[in-house]
Amino acid sequence: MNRLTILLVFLFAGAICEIVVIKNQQDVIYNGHVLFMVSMLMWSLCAQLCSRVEVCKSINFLAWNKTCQINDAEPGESTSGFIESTGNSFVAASTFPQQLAGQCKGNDCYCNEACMPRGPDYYCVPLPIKLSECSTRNNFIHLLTSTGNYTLYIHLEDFEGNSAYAEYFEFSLGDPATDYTLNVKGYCGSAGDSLTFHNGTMFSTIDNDNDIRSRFSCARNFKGAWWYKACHQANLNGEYLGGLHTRARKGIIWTAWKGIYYSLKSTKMMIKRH
Ligand SMILES: [Ca+2]
Repeated sequence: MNRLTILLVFLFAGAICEIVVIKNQQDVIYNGHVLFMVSMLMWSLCAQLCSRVEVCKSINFLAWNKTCQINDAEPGESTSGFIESTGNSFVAASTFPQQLAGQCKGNDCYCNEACMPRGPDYYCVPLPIKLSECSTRNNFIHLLTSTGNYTLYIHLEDFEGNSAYAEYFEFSLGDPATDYTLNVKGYCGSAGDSLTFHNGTMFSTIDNDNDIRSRFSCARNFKGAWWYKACHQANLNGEYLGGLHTRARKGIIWTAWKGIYYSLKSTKMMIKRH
C-alpha cells in the first residue's frame, strides 16, 4: 500500500503563543467535510497537524471547546455543507503561515509530534495533546474511512507497459481493536478480483501474526504486511522481484491478473469518498 504522505511541520516554540493570525469568522463550520476531530489546546497545533496530513485542506478550531476539526476541502471548492455557528476559526491549509507548514530540517516527525528548535538544530517533540489515533497509517485510514463511504481504486502495472485496475465500491478498515479488519465489497475492473478473498481479515505484520495458519507467519514468509489469511491472492506489500520469477506467490502479487509467478512493477491504492 502506498504510504499516505505525511508532511513535516516547522514550528517555532516561541511563536506558539504569539501567533495572532486566527481568523475569527464567527460564521461557519465546514460541516460535511470533517474527516475527524481531536482536542487541541490552541489553533496553531491544529494547523500543524493539518500540515502533515496530505488530505487535510483546512481546519476549523472551535475555541469554546478547544476542538480541532480536520477537513478535506477548502472554502470555495464547494459551497455546500456550511452550517451556521460561532466562535470557530476557519483556516485553509494553503494560507497557513510559514511557521506552521514546512520542512523540519532533516527530521522525520511522526504525526503526533511537533518540529521544535533547540539551539541551532530542530527536533521532533511530542505534541502537548493526546493523539493516540494518529500513530499509524492504518489508524489514519480507519479514521478516514469511518467518516463516510469510500471506494477503493487499485491501479496495477507490469513491466511490459500494461496496466489494469480493480475497484471496490465499498472500502473501510476496522479500528485498532480489530487489527484493522478489512472490509471490501463490490468489485469491478479489468484486473480480476483478488481482494475480496481477503475481506474480513485482520492486518498482519512481521511482529503481529493475525493470519489463520498456525505455526506459520504469512507476513514473515512473504515479507510483507497485509490482510493475510492462509495466505493470499493479492500481496501488494510483498518483495520487489521485478516481473517473472520462480518463487510461487512471492513478490508483489495480484493473482487474478498476472498469476503467482509475476511480481508487479508498480501499484497504487487510492480511496475516494462517495
Ligand atoms: Ca500464523
